[in-house]
Amino acid sequence: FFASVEMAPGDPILGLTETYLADPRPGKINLGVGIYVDEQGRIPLLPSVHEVEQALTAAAKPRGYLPIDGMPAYNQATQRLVFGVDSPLLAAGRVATAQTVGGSGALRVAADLLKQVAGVGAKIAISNPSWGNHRAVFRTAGFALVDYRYYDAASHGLDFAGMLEDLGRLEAGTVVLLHACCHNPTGVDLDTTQWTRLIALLKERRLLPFVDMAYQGFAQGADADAAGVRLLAESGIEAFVVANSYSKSFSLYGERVGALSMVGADRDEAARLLSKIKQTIRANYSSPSTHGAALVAGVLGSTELHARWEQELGSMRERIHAMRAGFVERLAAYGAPDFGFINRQAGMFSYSGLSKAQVHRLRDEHAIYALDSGRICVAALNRANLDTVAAAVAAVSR
Ligand code: PLP
Ligand code: TYF
Repeated sequence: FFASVEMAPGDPILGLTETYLADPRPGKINLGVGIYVDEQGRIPLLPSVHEVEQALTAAAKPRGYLPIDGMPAYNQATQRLVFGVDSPLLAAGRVATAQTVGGSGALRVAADLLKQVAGVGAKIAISNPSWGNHRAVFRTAGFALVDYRYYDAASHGLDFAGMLEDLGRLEAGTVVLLHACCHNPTGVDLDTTQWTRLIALLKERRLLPFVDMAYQGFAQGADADAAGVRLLAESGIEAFVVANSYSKSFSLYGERVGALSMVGADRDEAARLLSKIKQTIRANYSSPSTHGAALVAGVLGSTELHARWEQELGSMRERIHAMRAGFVERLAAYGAPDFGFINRQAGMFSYSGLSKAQVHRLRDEHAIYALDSGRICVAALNRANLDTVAAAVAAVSR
């Protein structure tokens, strides 16, 4: 049966972590994978989450199945966080939301459903570059992929004119995948003026916006980072899709907590969308798991814990900002070329501009791991390793 099965290539990001773990050199540093770690280099267990966890353990319950679309309290809290507490879309019943297996699960469920709706001509436009799994998920679901320009290497910023030009050429009905904030891998985001212009174009060209929000709260704050979603909601666009993830914002990577929200023209359309989402989930994994959703719902469902979580998220965000500033400052001190653009990028990542050859020198000569694209995870920097990394990057940049 399996004799002709070929070896599939590994995930380049997770593969780099394996190489890093196997590296015997002391003092090695992993700036590859996109995981937030604290000053001590550990994945935090947020105190707000820990408190809910302890309460759950103290009142341990039997483990029945969740509904196909997940935990109702989780879905309601998600809608409020993503669309805003005063959202007219929510008041009008236009949003169908289901708990999913991480943000990745939301992408996959939506991809399967949208493919079913669009049929053989299903097409999606994805930023160049984007998170590698975006292409993999939509290709596997049967979509034809097209790129749109996004990153401008010369300015280390956004090629907004190129982006609008490419999107303006798409056929009506094409899905357009957008990063809500903290663009992975570049760290380059749209400002609100750019969002407004982009949304006008999406509306005029009858394209379907699909917002992937995996880092809500890591750029400026939970509400500010949802600006794109809020502007879409205000725009009068009838339909759009949001996939969101709590992996990073709650530091719950392994719990696989995310959600899919599909916005329809009215309450009736949203009800039909929810029925289709449930049908898709049923045929994929039947229903999601309980524990992570109970943690998120427990935090977001309590005014006091919600406020504490926002503070904890703020501390993660501010630590990243401080690391960006410190890194830029130390690079300058080591006589590196100007890296000031790192302060203008947002979230966990920075496209450092380092070439593949420079990235390989970092790994071989300094035991510092970055992606071949030059992407570094700024959240892996801390006061103890900042100087070492800056000195090494300056050395390979000369
Ligand atoms: N979307 C983007 C842009 C991401 O970077 C990630 C990161 O893992 C995801 C989605 C998926 O998140 P999750 O781990 O919740 O599946
Ligand atoms: O881009 C990253 O590093 C994160 C983590 O298959 C990740 O999004 C990387 C690869 C992968 C799943 C998650």
